[in-house]
Amino acid sequence: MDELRFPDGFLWGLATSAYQIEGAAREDGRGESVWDRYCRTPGRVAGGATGDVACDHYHRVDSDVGLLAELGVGSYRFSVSWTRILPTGTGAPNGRGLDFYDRLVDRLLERDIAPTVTLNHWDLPQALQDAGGWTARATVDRFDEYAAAVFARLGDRVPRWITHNEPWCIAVLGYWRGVHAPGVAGDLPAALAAAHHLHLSHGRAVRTYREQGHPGAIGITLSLAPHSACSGSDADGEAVRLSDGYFNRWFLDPVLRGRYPDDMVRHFSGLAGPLDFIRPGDAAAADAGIDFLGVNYYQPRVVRAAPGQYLGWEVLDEGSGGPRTAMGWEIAPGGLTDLLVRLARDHPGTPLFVTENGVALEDRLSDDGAVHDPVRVAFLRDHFVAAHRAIAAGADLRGYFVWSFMDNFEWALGYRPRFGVVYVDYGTLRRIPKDSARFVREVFTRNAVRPDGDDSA
Ligand code: IFM
Repeated sequence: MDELRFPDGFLWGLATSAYQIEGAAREDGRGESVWDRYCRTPGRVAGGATGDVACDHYHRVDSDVGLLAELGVGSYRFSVSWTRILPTGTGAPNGRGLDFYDRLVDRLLERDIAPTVTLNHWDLPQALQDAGGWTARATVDRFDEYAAAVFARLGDRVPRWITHNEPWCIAVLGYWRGVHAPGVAGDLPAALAAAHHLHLSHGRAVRTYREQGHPGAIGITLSLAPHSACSGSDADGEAVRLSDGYFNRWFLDPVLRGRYPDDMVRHFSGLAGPLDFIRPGDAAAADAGIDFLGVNYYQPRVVRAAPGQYLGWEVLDEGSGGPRTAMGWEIAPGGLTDLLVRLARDHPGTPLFVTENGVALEDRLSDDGAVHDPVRVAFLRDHFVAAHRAIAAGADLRGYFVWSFMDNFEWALGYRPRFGVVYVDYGTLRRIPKDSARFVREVFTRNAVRPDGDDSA
């Protein structure tokens, strides 16, 4: 079959985040983040792993940027470590922290790689968590101070900014389920309050960015998933509406429509009582108008009604029965087409970027010194084709970032799941491009993919 070409100017990239790759956890004035603390709490992270060294990117910026250039990326998505800039969450910014990102941005630009910078990829200063973290309204002000300092230093050279990465994960996994930092096994109101303050702080930071007068674009990245019912029953259809409201619309609507979805306000109030952390004018404040929406897609959610359960529905472990990644996530490229087309329909006029998509595998270094990852090559090819289908169906998709540039610290699961197109030998920290790295270089440089696989490495 003929190759599928992407629109001219389509932005191809690779993505990482600070805590997952940087290491150098106690250098140049960096302060403690919630993930530093969480990793030190016994039993929280597989194998007692931490991000203290991670991939040692902090000391390898030049060679890592060289590798990105070899892979033909148009943009590199990375995050700024909040506690390198504001070690205790407030006060004067730490110049040495800003210097690090200043240099990274310059190195990227020297190689014609456009930086895409995320401000909050989960590493809240522990000092702010001690004052309530995202459940405290004052954290909105602290985030705005942090954002202002980073914009002021890098705003002249960074063309694309992302305020928060995956607020659902921060709020729900961090403040309710307790399986991510800060590890609060709280309740639904705590998660909803955290989500609300994330939304408010997003709106504030977008306004601050524009007030500073920078030329670039700013948006937010959400973890989103297409939903379907496990049966045609009315009850399961209702479960889809509610689960979609909880996972997708509760995060989309405030930043894109300036309001929370009425049906979910009713549902959550029925479960949790009045949502009195939402003050008059707040919802509109969260919607400062974004220049683009970042979409992180990994798998779809198949749900059924579960009247006995707190939320009233449940997500099926077996999904729709498709193949699985090493983390047990379903491989379903068609879900990406469905999701992008739905976003284009529900939020017309909002440019979209896939800011993360990728696959965890148990990759191994072979005797020939290479890492052969045909499953990742097929996964990425199928998802690129799915994105192309969405564009053909009218979605205004402007770019695609693969998660991840290199293997890294996969949060509570430690270092075992490997998401990178570049293998990291954690003994030596040597980087070894996998077969998938050669595959993405081909796609990135040709701006096209062959659905039949002729472009595999
Ligand atoms: O590694 C994470 C990333 O930090 C956020 N999105 C999902 C990825 C895979 O779990």
